[in-house]
Amino acid sequence: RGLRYDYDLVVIGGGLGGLAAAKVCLINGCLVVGQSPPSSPGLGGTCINVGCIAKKLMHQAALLGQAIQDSSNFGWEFNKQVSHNWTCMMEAVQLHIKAMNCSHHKQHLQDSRVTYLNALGELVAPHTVKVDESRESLKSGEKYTTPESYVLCSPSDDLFSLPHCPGHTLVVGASYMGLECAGFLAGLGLPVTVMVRSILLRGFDQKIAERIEEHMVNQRISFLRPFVLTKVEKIQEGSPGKLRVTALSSDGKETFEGEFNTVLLAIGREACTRNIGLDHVGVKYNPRTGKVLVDEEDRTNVGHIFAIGDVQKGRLDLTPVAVQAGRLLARRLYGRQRTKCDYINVPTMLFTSMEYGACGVSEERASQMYGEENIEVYHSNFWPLEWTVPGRDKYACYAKVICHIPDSERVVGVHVLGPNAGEIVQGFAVALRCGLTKEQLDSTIGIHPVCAEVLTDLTVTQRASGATVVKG
Ligand code: NA7
Repeated sequence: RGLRYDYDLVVIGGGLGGLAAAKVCLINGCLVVGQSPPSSPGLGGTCINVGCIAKKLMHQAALLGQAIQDSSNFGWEFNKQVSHNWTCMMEAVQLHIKAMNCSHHKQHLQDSRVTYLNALGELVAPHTVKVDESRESLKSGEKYTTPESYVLCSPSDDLFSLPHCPGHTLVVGASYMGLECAGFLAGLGLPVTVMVRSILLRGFDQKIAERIEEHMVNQRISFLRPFVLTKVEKIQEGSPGKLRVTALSSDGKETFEGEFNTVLLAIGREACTRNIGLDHVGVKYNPRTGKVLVDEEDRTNVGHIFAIGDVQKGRLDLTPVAVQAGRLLARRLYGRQRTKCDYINVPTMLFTSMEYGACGVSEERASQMYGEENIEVYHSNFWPLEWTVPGRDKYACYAKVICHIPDSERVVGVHVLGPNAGEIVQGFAVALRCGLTKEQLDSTIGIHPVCAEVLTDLTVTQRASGATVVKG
């Protein structure tokens, strides 16, 4: 304050969080240093380019395959052999992604007073950012971790622009990115194996994770668990070619050898913060993961430097969270508002072949926070009406609501496994933020006959029966 700078705010990173902050700051004139190499239009970060958008579209391709199978039960007749063309799908997805980049570029930057530089930004002094437009491959934001011994493997980021069908695929990593990729590849008819180092979906409700695994196994996805990759060798050139994979069980007693066309790494991302000069200005970050330490106002230990989005340590790596955090940060800095980003009750969903939507806490977390005796878990299987005619997966869809008994059975977690789970949970997230109780949920009239209706009619508790009934 009181000093003159070229810009009021400099945003390093052109992900959706950075763009959101920049957009709110328009009147102050700020600079966004984009994260992508000048040769590629990478604005929009992981979400648009190699995350949410791409994977939802590929998941949709798999759902359409399923719909084609179901359609004969509804009277559709077709003579033509049905097959899937990977390249056609990939090109359509990439076309959409490029169009989105363009519109973001136009909307947020070109048509505004934000100066956009597609370059590497580096903090060189407390209030000085050096901009280097020649260093092509360096990024801010996050990137996929690729250990050196895995050079023949492809990071899951690459799958969305892979020019040829990946064929028989080994997915390494069992968090949401790995399981989502495995799900849509299997849905497109490809043989898929998932290599799991420890558990599935760390941090998510583990009973739900088990159900997701069960559904994937029924979809003929194989699981190698617990195994870690030890060697990958090329045994045949070509696109996709062939790889021989060796893996070792975690206890060191079993060896696995198998051949795959593609080995896809979905083993997590590291924050690309090592090259942006944090050390020059004394910002504290975790040297192993690159994640930056922040307080509840997203401020680092250096008063005028903030971090939002996936580079924050210990926060949710979710696009809408980054967008909200960026928007609110800019309003706090320039709009005289005080609202902080609320990291509680954030709804999210997984585009696994059986979609999963959740808001609030997992059962494990609820037990930890309130004590097992103080929580009640209401649950039920349900059978979507549209799945009854083709006789699809009677016991796969599931809903559960976790309540805190001493607090008037306030709902602290909603979990849905089923079609359009994210669409269902979005509305319940509003109710959770407003302090929804089980009584209020029960007095809500359901919409008949839709899947979400099940949440208004949950009577069986896990404590009382353990078993679930199937509604639908
Ligand atoms: P996550 O959520 O960090 O998960 C990483 C997964 O990979 C997890 O299952 C790990 O198992 C596993 N992992 C990590 N290292 C290895 C090695 N060396 N070998 C085998 N398995 C391993 O990342 P995602 O890939 O799901 O991506 C999430 C991002 O996508 C998110 O940040 C958004 O930006 C979009 P563990 O449980 O640790 O045993």
